Amino acid sequence: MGAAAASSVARIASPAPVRLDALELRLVRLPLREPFEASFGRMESRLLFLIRLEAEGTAGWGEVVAGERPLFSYETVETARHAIRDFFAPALFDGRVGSLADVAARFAAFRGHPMARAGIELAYVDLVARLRGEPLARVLGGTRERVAVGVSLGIQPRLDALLARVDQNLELGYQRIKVKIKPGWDVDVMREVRRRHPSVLLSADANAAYTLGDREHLKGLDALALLMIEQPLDPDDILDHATLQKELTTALCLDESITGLARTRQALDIGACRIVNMKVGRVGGYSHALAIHDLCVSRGVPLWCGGMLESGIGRAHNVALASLPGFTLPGDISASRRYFARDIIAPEVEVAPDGTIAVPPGPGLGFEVDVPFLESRSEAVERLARPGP
Ligand code: OSB
Ligand code: MG
Repeated sequence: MGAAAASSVARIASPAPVRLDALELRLVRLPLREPFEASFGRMESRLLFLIRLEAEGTAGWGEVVAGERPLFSYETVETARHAIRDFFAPALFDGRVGSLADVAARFAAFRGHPMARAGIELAYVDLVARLRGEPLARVLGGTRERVAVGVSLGIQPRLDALLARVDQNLELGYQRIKVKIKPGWDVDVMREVRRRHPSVLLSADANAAYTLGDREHLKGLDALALLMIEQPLDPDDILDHATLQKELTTALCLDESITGLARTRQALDIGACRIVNMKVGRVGGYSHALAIHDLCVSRGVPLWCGGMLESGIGRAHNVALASLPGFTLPGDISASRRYFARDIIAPEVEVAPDGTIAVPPGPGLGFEVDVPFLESRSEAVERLARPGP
């Protein structure tokens, strides 16, 4: 953790250290309004993994963004349940918890499982914000009242379906269009979108579908004035991304490769990207996200907030995070109704016609969790209570 982030993480603290009483793990399945397809696969519904952390009669909510299958990353809902139940939760029940720095220190000996630890850090910081009676965004150091947002458009069966979705979402106000690409659905598709929308902020996200052997083909994207090309190569290949970045005029942005502070510093040092996609789940929680944020600000590297088809809980966390000063590009934070007929929070997240989302002024997440609706859709609920008296 960087020095600046270490001090801000220590300031993310409840008024006094708290005994955590219980941690609830809940799996809730919501249908997606339409299937979402990326180069790694297709999803028809989202199995949400929600965390509720209780202390002093107050609850904080977090979300574990892992998928059911290890496609975006090696983590899954089941590996995250195991890591939380058997390692992360027991580490929190020992004595009183003082701050986010304390939470991160208790997890520091464990390797991996970033989405699992992030789910707990999210719930903890929401809990802290509610105990302080402050909005989550303010507790995190956010400075914006509204955050700019774009939309991520999945791979479609036909070009006309994609073009219709581009038009619809621009009409809704989204400030940036991101198109999922894969071999066979890339340069020609992007050229058609660009032809119809000469000046829109436009990007492509490959989710690691290419290799350096595709470099000549990927250069075809350079003529399209894209804002960025996101994660063209394997997550482990930051050297190859640096090689590719030298051959392209378009900025590369890393998503899957950004797994922590050291990796981000290394990627920036070797020129593997010029833009960073921040996902608090992928980097292991707010403690790590704030450190990476501060590094990117110090290097002048633009950040934006990525998304993982979160429920309203994860979405509200993303809105709060994106209100920090380093988030200078529109995030993948859509309205609730972009993905779900009914979200699990009230009010739902809405995008204004100017393509922004208001950062809520209320305490904590600033949204109410619709517990009766959650109960009706839960596939599993597990309550871990503090052991002993
Ligand atoms: O790569 O950004 C990605 C969704 C699931 C997994 C990975 C990604 C995405 C998206 C959608 O692009 C982002 C969102 O709107 O939540
Ligand atoms: Mg991505």
